[in-house]
Amino acid sequence: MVELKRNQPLARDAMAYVLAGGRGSRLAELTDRRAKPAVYFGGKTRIIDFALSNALNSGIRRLAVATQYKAHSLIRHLQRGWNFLRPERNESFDILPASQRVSETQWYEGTADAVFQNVDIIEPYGPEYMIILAGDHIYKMDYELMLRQHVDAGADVTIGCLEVPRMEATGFGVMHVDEKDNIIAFVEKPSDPPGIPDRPDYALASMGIYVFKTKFLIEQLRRDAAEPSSSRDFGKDIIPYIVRHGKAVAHRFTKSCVRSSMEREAYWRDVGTVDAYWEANIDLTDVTPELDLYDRDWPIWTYSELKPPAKFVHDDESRRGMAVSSLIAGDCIISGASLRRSLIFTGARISSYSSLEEVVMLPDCVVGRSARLRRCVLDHGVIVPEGLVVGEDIEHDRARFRVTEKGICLITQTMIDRLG
Ligand code: ADQ
Ligand code: ADP
Repeated sequence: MVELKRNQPLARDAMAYVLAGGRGSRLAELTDRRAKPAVYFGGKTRIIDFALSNALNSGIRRLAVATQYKAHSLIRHLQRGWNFLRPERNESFDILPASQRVSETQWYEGTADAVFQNVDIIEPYGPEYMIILAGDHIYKMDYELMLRQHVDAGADVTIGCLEVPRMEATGFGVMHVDEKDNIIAFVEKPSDPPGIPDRPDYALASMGIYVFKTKFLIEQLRRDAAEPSSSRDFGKDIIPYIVRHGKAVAHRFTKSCVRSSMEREAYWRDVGTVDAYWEANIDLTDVTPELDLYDRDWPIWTYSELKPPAKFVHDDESRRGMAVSSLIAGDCIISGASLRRSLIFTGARISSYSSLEEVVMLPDCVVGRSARLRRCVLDHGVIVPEGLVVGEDIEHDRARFRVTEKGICLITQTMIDRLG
């Protein structure tokens, strides 16, 4: 009997709890009205679909998502796309907005509080393990392997981690491990991150992914809640405490963390800035991108309306509607316009004589005739006026739109309206 249980996937005894309340303010206007996990990525999906699909593909059937900042479009997306798990099959899907359930004056204070305030919802499901995930990263990962390492190592907490260039590690929790990957020190967002002993230019960074036994996690959350000086955060409070007083183990993110045969590199992106966001989307137009969205072994599930196919129109005057090295979602009409290395979400209408190069266009945008757009991101529903030229004169662009360090232009409808 014990042997039988040992061979069962641990994922069926686990709940994935996705933290999706953060704003992600470095995405500028893209997160003015929606939380970062709700930001569109890859032509059809939103950022949160990656963590949720990983959980589902790993065999986890209990999912919960904690939301806080500007959660309307996130909640709408989750309700439409992710509400198929059924209690009668021992499955569950809960959307948990900060709703002042514990005290009438308290939103979620930190990430640990976003779990603590919902302990009474988690406990009755009785999951043996909790895997805490961030809802704002793009990657594929089999959490079953992490659960297995957690159990085999007899850890109190297992933390997903990856190697990042040392000077980029200032925004992460950084750890030191021994030869068995036991974590012996953990510092949250150090200004001078410690390097890895045999690779000093790199640091071992936390991905903000944690596995706990549910019972242990709840004990820790209760202990922390009684601590007046705590900021109720995993990275700042819970994890450093366990590293000091218990057994914390690092789970390394490598390309063998996903069952897919296609994976060439371990792909993980934060897409936390407009530059990183633009680049990760445009990378998908490469012939063989590092992130394979066509991988049938590891599908990324999403909500998407059933719409007619993308259409390319060309007329007698030989104004060819065409796109090369591009991803064009359904319900788009490319009419006499030419596109190169661009990623166009659903519902775009792009008119004759226009040309687009390295453009990321969120759903329902309209481009008027003879527009020339280069290296830009267009927010949902932007209507580009006839003849607009972007990406040729950076100083002129800077006066009208948001231009990033790398010269990428972010365009919203409010900015277009200001053009008069
Ligand atoms: P941060 O990157 O600072 O550090 P944090 O702001 O704590 O991440 O957010 C983590 C996740 O929780 C995000 O998905 C965010 O959307 C969500 N979140 C934030 N506040 C929330 C709230 N009040 N309610 C619900 N959800 C909330 C963390 C760790 C680091 C680690 C990095 C990896 O603290 O140690 O290196 O993640 O990105
Ligand atoms: P999505 O994230 O699905 O693209 P939208 O861009 O349509 O959603 O809207 C994002 C959020 O902003 C939603 O919560 C929506 O209700 C809200 N919203 C949309 N248009 C406006 C507006 N003109 N003023 C204020 N809020 C808006």
